[in-house]
Parts: sequence; structure tokens; C-alpha cells
Amino acid sequence: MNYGSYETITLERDAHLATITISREKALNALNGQVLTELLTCVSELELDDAVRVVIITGAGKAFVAGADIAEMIDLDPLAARPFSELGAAVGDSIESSSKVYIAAVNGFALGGGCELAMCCDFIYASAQAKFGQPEVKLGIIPGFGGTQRLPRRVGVGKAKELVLTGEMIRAEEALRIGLVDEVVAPEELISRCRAIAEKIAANGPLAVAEGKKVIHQGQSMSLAQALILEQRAFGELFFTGDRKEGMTAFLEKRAAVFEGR
Ligand code: CO8
Repeated sequence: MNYGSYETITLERDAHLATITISREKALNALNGQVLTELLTCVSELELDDAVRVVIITGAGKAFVAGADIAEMIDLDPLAARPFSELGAAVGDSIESSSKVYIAAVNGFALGGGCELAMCCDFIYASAQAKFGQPEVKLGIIPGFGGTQRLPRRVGVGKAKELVLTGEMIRAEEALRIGLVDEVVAPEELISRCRAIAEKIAANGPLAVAEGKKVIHQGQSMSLAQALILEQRAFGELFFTGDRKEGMTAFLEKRAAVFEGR
């Protein structure tokens, strides 16, 4: 699998695990058009790599992502602001609809577009030093990368309004308490903890993991009755796969399954 070269992100691959590090340390990894475009390309390339099963996204230095790049946004006119938001949406959609599992390893500030990027991922693990917030109203705008929609779905309407309308930051422990974050870990253990979770997921049948992710995600915007039908179809379809046969055979033979993603 050939990957392009990137200037604002780095990509490392190690067996079934890939790590994307957003690397604009001087601007606290703020998302400009180039970062978003490179993220979109990288996620699309990873999607084609059968070896990769789990992707960790983190930030270089003291920030995860301190938001969209304000220095770039200041010159946007209304006609350009919408496509910028749509580019962010394309990144978010590509992560949410990916067959790979994405873990946000939030090492520091996750503000505005940074908090929104984390919410596109399947899991959010945060360093105890991380801080979260949607400070857009302080700039006279609102979240434009899903924050008004994914945040209330995660933490409820009341807490989402508090964050979006006050623009105040919260600490990782508070983010955990309100359900924005899945786990808080010591800063030095963040990546190893994410890798440990990634390895557990990567050891499972990749087609089953991808279906589980897809059905949970798509089911969120359906009625319960429709979503249950979606689940039943996906359950049935997995019985076409070699992985299903391998998983069940391995169980009965009391050995570890070797899944090939077929
Ligand atoms: N954009 C551009 N540059 C930034 C950003 C940003 N979001 N955040 C920090 N920087 C730059 C600073 O300007 C500074 O640059 P320089 O050294 O050249 O002066 C450098 O990073 C270091 O920042 P600070 O000196 O401010 O560092 P502090 O530790 O004092 O403060 C903070 C850290 C609290 C994170 C502070 O930098 C801050 O408040 N940043 C802005 C946070 C913010 O408002 N984020 C929301 C942006 S709007 C948004 O995200 C909209 C999302 C919709 C996008 C739609 C498509 C994706």
C-alpha cells in the first residue's frame, strides 16, 4: 500500500495499528485547509489498507487540536466559510463511516474543531491534562464541524448548550463525568493505553468490528424498529464470511482465532 507524503500530519504504521499525529505545533495543531485536506487523504488511504484495523489520532506537543485555524478563517467570506465547514464534514464522515476503528488520543487542548474532530472518532481517551471546549462563540461564530450536533448526542442538550453558549473550557475529569470522554489516563500512559485497546480490537474479526461500528452509527439516526432490522441483516450477512467460521471453529477447538478479514 502506497501512501502520499504529508506536511502537516505524520502517519506511522505498526502491524494492524496506524497512528496519525497532527503536527503544527507552533499553531497548537490548528486545523487549516491543508491539515483537513491531508487528513481526508490519509483517512481515505488508510481505508484501502487491509492490514490496518485501528487508527489512533493524536496531536504533537501540548495540544491535540486548538480548533480551526483562526488566522486562516479571518479572511474567509461567507461563500468560502461554508465549503470550509463542508471540508471538515467530509473528514468527519470519512472517520465515522470508516471500516477501521478510530481512537482520539487527546493529549492536550481539544477546542472547537479539535473537540469536534475527537467526537468523530469511535473512542475518546484523554490525558488528565487535556482540556475540552467549544469556544467559537467567543469569536462570534458557532461550531461548524459537527459540534452543535455530535456534542448534544454525547452529553445531552443541556450540557451541550452550556459548552457551546458559554464557550468555557472544561478539564478532562469533567469531560469524563459528562460523558464526552470515555476514559482519562495519566499523560505518560495515554498512547500505551490507546494501543492496548487498539490491540484488543484488532485481535477480533475485522469484518465483525466494522459491521458493529456501522450498525451502531447508522442506527443512531433511525427508529428502533428500523435499526433492529439493520442489525438483523448485518448479523445474517456475517454468516457469509470465513472469519465467522474461523471464530466459531477456533472457539470449539479451544485455540485463538486467526482472522483474515474475509
Ligand atoms: N488558530 C490559529 N492559531 C492558533 C490557534 C487557532 N485555533 N490556537 C492557538 N494558536 C496559536 C496562537 O496564535 C499562538 O501563535 P503565536 O505563537 O504565533 O502567537 C500559538 O498557537 C500558541 O498559542 P497561545 O500562545 O495562545 O498558547 P496558550 O497556551 O497561551 O493558550 C489556548 C492556549 C488556550 C488553546 C489558546 O491558544 C486559544 O485560546 N486558542 C484558540 C482556541 C479557539 O478559539 N479555538 C476555536 C477556533 S474556531 C473553530 O474551531 C471552529 C470550528 C469549525 C471548523 C469548521 C471546519 C473544520
